[in-house]
Amino acid sequence: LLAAPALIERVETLLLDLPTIRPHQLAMTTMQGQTLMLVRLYCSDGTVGVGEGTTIGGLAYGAESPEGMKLAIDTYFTPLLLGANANAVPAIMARLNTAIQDNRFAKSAVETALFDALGKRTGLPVSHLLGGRMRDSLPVAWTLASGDTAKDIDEAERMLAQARHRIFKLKIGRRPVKDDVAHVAAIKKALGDRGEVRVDVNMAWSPLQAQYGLAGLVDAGCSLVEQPVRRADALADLKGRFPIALMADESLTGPASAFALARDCAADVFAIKIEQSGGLRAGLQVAAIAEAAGIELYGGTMLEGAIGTIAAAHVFATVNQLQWGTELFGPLLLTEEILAEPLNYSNFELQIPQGPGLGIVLDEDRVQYFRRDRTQISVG
Ligand code: MUC
Ligand code: MG
Repeated sequence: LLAAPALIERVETLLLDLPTIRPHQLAMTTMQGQTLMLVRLYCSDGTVGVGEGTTIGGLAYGAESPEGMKLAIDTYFTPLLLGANANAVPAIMARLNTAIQDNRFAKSAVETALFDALGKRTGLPVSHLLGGRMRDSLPVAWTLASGDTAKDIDEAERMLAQARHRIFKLKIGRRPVKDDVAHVAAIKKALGDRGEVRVDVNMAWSPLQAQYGLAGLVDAGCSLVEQPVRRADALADLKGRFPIALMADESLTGPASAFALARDCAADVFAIKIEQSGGLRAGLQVAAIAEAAGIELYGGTMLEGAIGTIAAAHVFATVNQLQWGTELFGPLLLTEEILAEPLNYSNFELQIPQGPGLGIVLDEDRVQYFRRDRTQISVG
């Protein structure tokens, strides 16, 4: 299983535009589709690694966009990658981190591709390269975000009936606090003990709104509230004041922020995201800080397609405890499949592939079809 010598010979980036099954409504935007930025690293031993970067609603979530990631990789990452020893993943990432500030989502895509290629070269799944697995499957929450209470209840009922999801994350923060609380209470009442209800406010509340909101959510039977306020110090002020788990998401931008949040006792739970952390190993560092601080863990998503989702799954496979499960449902929000064999979501869990690297195979015809810059074939 020795890794053969391999140099990075070519870097390819592409944008794929895929429709979503329905509009996905968050506090800051409504998504009608998702754009995947794919990066492929072609190595001198014939291995090819693939990675993915996504955002939410272009620039609505943060400072990176799929188009920006492509530009950054083409212009600034590629010269640093060409000719590098593809087996030395930490050395390559250190080089990128020295030469390029931030751009965490793009770095995560590149590190995913490096690990995919290394796994293919050694015959090992990415999870094994990261230390080995604690689990072979992951519980997956579903996000209810149609913007309509009755539609959300129908959707949740379908997910329960199909044994796909029994944990539901509701996207709130767009409407007045009391309307949002009523929405959550109605859904929880309809599902009862059959479904767990959590919310993500995506930073939309002021500290004062959050006080009313958290009190109402406790009464509604909601178990967890994700990033209700923007500032980390405001999160810390809320922690421990209401009997509901408080989770940090947007405040987590890698290990240094994780350390600061842990030091300030600002959250009960961390949402680990590989893109937000700046890569797979950085995500594991966030997890290690949480574990040391007694903070519980949740496997978050940036609504990645299959590649980014499975990269995160390999990371989440390795952490000691994942008390709040994951939300790795991104591919299920898309109408189109880009894998030769779809991911296996069953019995409320996602099975983590066992094959080398990410353990997935792209359907190349479909990848080419969904490329934004696909040559248009005119008929007639
Ligand atoms: C977020 O803020 O957590 C995760 C699920 C979803 O619907 O949006 C994402 C982003
Ligand atoms: Mg969130």
